[in-house]
Amino acid sequence: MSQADLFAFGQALGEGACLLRGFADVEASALLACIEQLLAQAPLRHMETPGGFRMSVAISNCGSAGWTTDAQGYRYSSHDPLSGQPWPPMPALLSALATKAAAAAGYAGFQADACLINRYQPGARMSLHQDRNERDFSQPIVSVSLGLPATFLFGGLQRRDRPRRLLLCSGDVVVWGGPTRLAFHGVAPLAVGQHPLCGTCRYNLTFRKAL
Ligand code: MD3
Ligand code: FE
Repeated sequence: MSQADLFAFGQALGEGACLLRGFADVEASALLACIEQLLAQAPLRHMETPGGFRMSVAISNCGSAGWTTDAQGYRYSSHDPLSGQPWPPMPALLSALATKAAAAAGYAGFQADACLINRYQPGARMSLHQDRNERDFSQPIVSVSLGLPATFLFGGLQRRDRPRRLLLCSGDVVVWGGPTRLAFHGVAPLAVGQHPLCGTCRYNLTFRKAL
């Protein structure tokens, strides 16, 4: 990416964030095959929030730490609460992609230990929140979008800051670091559509260093 592009994206997303349009396009079908294999071991499920709501997004995890939520709260756990088994290991294809994207955005040496798999079907959404269950906020987050496009809501450091809207398409990778690491963000309800690779849904992979 050129300096001018980096500046434009920096302007659009905030200092420390970097939008890499189409960064995962080449690997998209291999990533999807990887996801399907992981979901055969740790199936998608709708978890419950601490407030007692069922998440409209269905989730699973791979890696040594998996993000979970239930009536007790949000946390990372080494085991899948559904099966009692450890989350499946993170495939090299996934961890390498996260490291490569982080490096392209200026964060050399990023090693994710957690990969959250989010699946959106039409109508599924994620309300504005911060990602703050990780230990070290100086570590960036890498997100990979596959399948149907989604309107991403990118807010500020205060919940009341009016979010900007950004369309995330299949193959887009975003690296969130620096001051944007704790920005409020969410996803608008997914629109109905048909995608050649993923059919009627959107997958998002969120790579974090949780521990
Ligand atoms: C901005 N997922 O799983 S990914 C999440 O598309 C989550 O499924 C969304 O928010 C999704 O927590 C958004 C993009 C993303 C992820 C983490 C961020 C944006 C972020 C952390 C800080 C700021
Ligand atoms: Fe988030």
